[in-house]
Amino acid sequence: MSDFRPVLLVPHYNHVEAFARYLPDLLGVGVPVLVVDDGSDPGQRERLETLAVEQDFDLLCRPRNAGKGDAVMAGLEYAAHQGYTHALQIDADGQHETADIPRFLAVARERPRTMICGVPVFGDDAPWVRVWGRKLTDGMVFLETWSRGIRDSLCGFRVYPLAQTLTVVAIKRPGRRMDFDADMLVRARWEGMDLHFLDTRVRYPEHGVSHFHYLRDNLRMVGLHVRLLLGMLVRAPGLLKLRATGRLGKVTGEHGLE
Ligand SMILES: Nc1nc2c(ncn2[C@@H]2O[C@H](COP(=O)(O)OP(=O)(O)O)[C@@H](O)[C@H]2O)c(=O)[nH]1
Ligand SMILES: [Mg+2]
Repeated sequence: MSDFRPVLLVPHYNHVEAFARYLPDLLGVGVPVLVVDDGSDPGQRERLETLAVEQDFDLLCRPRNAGKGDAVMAGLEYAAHQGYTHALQIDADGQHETADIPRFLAVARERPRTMICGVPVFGDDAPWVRVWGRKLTDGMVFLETWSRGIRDSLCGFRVYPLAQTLTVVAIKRPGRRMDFDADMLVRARWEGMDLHFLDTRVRYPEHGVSHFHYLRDNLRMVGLHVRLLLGMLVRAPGLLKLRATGRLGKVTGEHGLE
């Protein structure tokens, strides 16, 4: 495909310390970087603004914290206006593997209308609560999408084809906070977008800072899955019809077809 213009989209909230260490790897990929700061504390924001000028990346600053999902969606809209065709979403805190970016973008270039989704490969450093929490979420997503091929629904390392993704967002805006990644994926599936899954290493550094709030964000996830299960029931006749006529999007990955 000739018109393939990717950008690296980084949602950021109070992670400037880790981000500054990670930035050389990110810029080393040679793809433009867009950071969306989501109401970080003043000191962190100032440091980010200085880095943006010195290191030459795009920075969108939002006046107050509105959530990771909201920041990603603002970034997707901004990127589309700037003429980019694809956005690779990657965390600001260095947990994702920058060495995998070229591989993900190469697959996105081959499949320009497909959402390319990371499947986290955890090491011994991953907290068991997060690992098992994911399995539970993935089970729910199976019920909501009828697809065993969806091997992960939470990983924030993905390539979004902008036109297709913004169409899905316009139909129903996904969750604005940590519920975004799973909500976005299920809604993309319901709208017939093709999904492709690739493994990628996710690190949990010893002194890593997480803004995932166990009680608040897990309650949010429960609310999300109640809504998605009801949404699936409402859509069941339509989904059955799509499936019967082979028009449900394809779910593929390194480990074969769905
Ligand atoms: N824009 C924005 N980004 C956030 C927010 N909370 C977390 N993030 C970013 O989303 C990514 C994942 O968040 P993190 O706190 O590391 O959660 P975890 O990796 O799931 O434990 C990081 O890049 C954060 O900087 C938020 O409220 N707004
Ligand atoms: Mg993190």
